[in-house]
Amino acid sequence: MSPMESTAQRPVAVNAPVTDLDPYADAVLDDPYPHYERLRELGPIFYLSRYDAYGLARHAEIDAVLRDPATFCSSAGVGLANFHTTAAWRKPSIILEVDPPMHARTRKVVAGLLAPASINKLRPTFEQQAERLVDALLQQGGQIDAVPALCEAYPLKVFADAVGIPAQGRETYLLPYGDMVFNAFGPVNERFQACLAKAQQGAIEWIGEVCKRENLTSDGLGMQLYQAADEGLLAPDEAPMLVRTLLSAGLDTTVFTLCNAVLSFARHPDQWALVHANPALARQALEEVLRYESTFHSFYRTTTRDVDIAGVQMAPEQKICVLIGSANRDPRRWGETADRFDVTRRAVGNMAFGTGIHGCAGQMIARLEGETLLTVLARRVKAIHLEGAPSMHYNNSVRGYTRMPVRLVAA
Ligand code: OVV
Repeated sequence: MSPMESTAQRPVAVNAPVTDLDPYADAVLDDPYPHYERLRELGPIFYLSRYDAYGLARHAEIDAVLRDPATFCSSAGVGLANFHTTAAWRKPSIILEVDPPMHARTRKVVAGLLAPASINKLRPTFEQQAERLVDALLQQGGQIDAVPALCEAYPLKVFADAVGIPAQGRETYLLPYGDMVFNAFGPVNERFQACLAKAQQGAIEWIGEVCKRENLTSDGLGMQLYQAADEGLLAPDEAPMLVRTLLSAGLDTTVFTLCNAVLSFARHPDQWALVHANPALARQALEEVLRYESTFHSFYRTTTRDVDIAGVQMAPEQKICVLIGSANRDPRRWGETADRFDVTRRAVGNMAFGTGIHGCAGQMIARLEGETLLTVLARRVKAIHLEGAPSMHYNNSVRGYTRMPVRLVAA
């Protein structure tokens, strides 16, 4: 028996393949893909004995579960912790951690805010900021730590400006707050505890403050949520909760996606050459980055009733881990070349933004950020050289980096 397939903790009721793999171990997150392949080969569903959760690693089963929110709910939390039995570290989100019919009401307001028609007004500003940032980095010689200088700097400017929060405190508090939000979707491990201790040193309090109406600009996405409340579409106390959602979901994710983009291109110079030769490929290339290095690696749903997946019976209140990063490499969906980074591929239908009623509401603005920055890089930068080993940012649900020394070579 391989070390992965131990039966030591198998409860009587489990009739699925059992694995004691820890999807949260640093060594797994460093390169999860060989592990994901083994999980997919275990079968359509397996049991994660360390966490008393079932797991799905294939595209088809993950897609089916995310499209059936009545059976696989979000109101028990979308992390390993079950909100029915364990108190959450903060007030649950009123859009993420809820089910229909409540979900439809808040989702509609947020969807309107982030729809293509609204988002496209931001494009000229995003383009201008991308040009300013990249030009400044190239003027300094292009030798940078891409994480703070590029991947963090851009969303911290353009997305936080779009929401309309003050500049003061952004750099200190926004990313540590999101780090905590995303760690909370996994187990209560050392990583969670250390991050919570850090977030408690100001970030949680600061977020509470900047979500208030008096601290938002008059023309941003945050104020639009208060205006929706004025119109009766939200209760007054729901507006700050949804500003919190924008700030929770919208920063670390886009920062990590940009990290994954820069690193994928640094490691695949032939693919950067294609984008540099044709900057109009930027949007499609970004989609391939999202597929190839999914920013989300995993999260959960919870069963609401007796249900079986591929013949495996589960009781209500059962946690199911969906390994999004694995769905995006599943050869059953992507063919033999699933593990190849190929910007000419049509990567649409990847699971990086999830799917179904809870599919990422911010995906259009996230893509706008990625596309605008990659387009400017494509025009201005002919090569991206990795100048040292990147350092991974370990998190219980998302993958990114803390440090990435690169040299941007001006075109
Ligand atoms: C999709 C997402 C991620 C993190 C936080 C939230 C949503 C939220 O609603 O707070």
